Amino acid sequence: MIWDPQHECMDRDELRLLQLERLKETVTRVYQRVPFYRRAMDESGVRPEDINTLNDIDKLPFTDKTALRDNYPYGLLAVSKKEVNRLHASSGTTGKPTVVGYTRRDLETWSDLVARIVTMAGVDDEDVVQITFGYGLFTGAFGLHYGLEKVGATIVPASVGNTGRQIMLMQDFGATALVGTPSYALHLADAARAMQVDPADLGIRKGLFGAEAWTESMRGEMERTWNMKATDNYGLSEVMGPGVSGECLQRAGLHINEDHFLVEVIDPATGEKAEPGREGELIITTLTKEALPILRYRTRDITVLDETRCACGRTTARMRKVCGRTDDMLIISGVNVFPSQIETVLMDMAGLSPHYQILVSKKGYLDHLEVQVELTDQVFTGSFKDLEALENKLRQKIFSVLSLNCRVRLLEPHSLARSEGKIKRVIDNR
Ligand code: DLL
Repeated sequence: MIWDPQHECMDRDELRLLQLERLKETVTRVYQRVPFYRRAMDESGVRPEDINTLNDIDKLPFTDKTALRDNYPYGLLAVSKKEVNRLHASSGTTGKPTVVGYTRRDLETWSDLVARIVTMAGVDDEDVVQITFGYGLFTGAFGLHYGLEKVGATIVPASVGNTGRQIMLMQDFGATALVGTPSYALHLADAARAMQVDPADLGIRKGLFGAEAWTESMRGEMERTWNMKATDNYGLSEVMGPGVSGECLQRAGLHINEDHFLVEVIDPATGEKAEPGREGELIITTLTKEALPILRYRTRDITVLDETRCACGRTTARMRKVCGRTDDMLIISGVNVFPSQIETVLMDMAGLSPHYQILVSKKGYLDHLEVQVELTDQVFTGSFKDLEALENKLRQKIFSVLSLNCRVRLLEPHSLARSEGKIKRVIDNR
């Protein structure tokens, strides 16, 4: 089913006209109402009337996270505080969070866009959906919640934590779909097994995962573990939260809600548009946001755009699954390393669990990479010789992918800390 065929299957020329009209409105509004944008546009020598085609977006300055921090908490609002109906904040680890605001209409739009995403993932009013994102300032739980409510699903707002109880709720309430971070779903699967319950028997057939990067190999693991169909959905608080894009059941990229978000992909080093079909940093301009419109936001997320028509019938452009950010690329002994490359090696190797950690340190002048991964219960009880062979094989595999020597540490099952929110897999001590 398609939630909003009128917009999701729109003729692309018509879509471009709609985008242009909305872009002009947004640019005019922020120029008039937000001193930060007026200043930034004046400095770039561009005025709202200079935006006459979608390509003119190049003339606009980029916005990044520092703009939100510098204008904390209300400086970027384009409406009066009275018109703000809700606040959320992004999951910053240190210092002040970045705050985002929504008007009543923004909240309605948000639930509508999330309704599209969950419908794409195959959820409908027959489903009992357990939401395991933390309810609070984070946009994940409330974002998914109101979209799911709109499609009429039965929501179990379990929030995060208390894993044993989560399994009990799934069993007792007959949950059919699970919403959360992929890493928390792994944690839940462990918790089920600890209760002598096979996650595959829990009846969860749909997994809607997002808020952090996860590879195709991790998807395979998740689907086998839970006997489910797992889809990815993407978003970020600065532009709204979840609901920016999501996979349909074809799982051939994430459909972007392009009537509300204008996307570009740039070369992060030069800021120039990437060639079509080339990988780069995703840039998003909101087209309908009232409280906090944002121009050319630098997401740091790396993806590729695909405008070809999807077999599902939707015409919206799709973005490739985000497997890394420009700022999580590690440079180890001069070699560029994305954690997702290591995840893929680990997940494709028998005997290893999906729980791992990457440690980077400096020994003298040299960078040192260590990959720690938990063994599965079956392999753990095997012989020392087998473990040594596995360790060597893993080291060689990583070398063949990264051309980098690393230390491998195979760990006892359940020895790494489990994550309840977004997982942090890389510890860089340099
Ligand atoms: O994580 C919004 C969200 C909630 C999306 C629930 C999907 C589901 P922030 O906390 O602001 O917002 O973090 C945004 O998380 O720039 C990406 O780096 C990362 N991210 C979000 N979704 C995905 C995904 C929410 N599906 C940042 N794949 C983004 C990879 C993702 N990374």
